[in-house]
Amino acid sequence: MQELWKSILELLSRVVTPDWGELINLIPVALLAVVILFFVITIRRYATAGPARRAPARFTPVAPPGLHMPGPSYSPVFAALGMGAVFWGLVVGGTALWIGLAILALALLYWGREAIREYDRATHTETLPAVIDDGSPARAVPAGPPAGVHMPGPSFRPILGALGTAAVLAGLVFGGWLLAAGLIIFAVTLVGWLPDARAEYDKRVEADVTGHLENPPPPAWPRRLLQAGIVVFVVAAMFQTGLLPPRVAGTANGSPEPSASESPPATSFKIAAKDIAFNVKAITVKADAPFTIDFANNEVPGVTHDIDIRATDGTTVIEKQDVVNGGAAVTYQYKALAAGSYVFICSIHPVPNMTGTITVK
Ligand SMILES: [Cu+2]
Repeated sequence: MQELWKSILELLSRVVTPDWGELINLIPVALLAVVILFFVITIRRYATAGPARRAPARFTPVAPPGLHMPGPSYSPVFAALGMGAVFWGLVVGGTALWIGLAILALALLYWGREAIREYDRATHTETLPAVIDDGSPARAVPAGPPAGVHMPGPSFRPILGALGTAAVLAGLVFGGWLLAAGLIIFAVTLVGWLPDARAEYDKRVEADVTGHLENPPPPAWPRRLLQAGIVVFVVAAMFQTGLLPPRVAGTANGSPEPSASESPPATSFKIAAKDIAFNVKAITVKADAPFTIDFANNEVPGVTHDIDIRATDGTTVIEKQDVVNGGAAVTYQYKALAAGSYVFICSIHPVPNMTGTITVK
């Protein structure tokens, strides 16, 4: 009796508590069944749907009279191929990139020539719906806007403004002299805009009196301004990198050079950086002993430096350190060096002003 009761309980437990693991394994199968069912129903409904086309038959589109539609062109295909070549160049690198850029540039130039030709053809069409009137009906293609409407003349100012903005952005990235130069260039381009606007305004005031609006002549390339801007920017860049002014070796910022041959070997040093230059150009380190450098980066935030140790070739890295942001200071710990000569250098700006000699003895 007991045995029978036990077996009944076992049978019941199987029904009441099923094997969840096996049921979960069945979920993907059930989902697949639902998906297949969905496709079967959809395909069936499409197969038994009504007439295939209810709209009128296709027709060739015709532009309304007076509208010009561009003709068929291979230019988009060429441009796409050029873009592909550029991407290929980015993957492969080296000469392939330049070839890709050249292909893209040629494709875009071809496109531009095609567009200009089309534009010329469109503007020379005699069947344009609207004829612009500049008060001289004798002219077939009038040059000016309709009477009473004033259009500003062509101007290089937007381009100059964009170049000025680029100079400021470059200054924000590199800071110091470049930022000053960028702001000057930007200010000059913007200030130059005012006389242009003023001349235009004066012409309009004149037109109110005379009843005759004279368009200012199209401007020439602002060569002087561009050249001056480039000179200012390049000079600022030279100051920034320490190429200018040519300083006497070791007298950066007026501090006398600690003579490598005279100072005794030490294990702790203080070095500061400002205007992309170290204030110390030579240190004498005790041989086979770890040493530290208290490094203060006195630049504006955003201008980072570090002090790595390299062999005298200037490229073989012996010890790397983390970069320090402008306005921050750090104590660098260096491993012991064997007696000999090394250089300390900023890996961000490996220029003469950010390179110094280490004598280990
Ligand atoms: Cu640096």
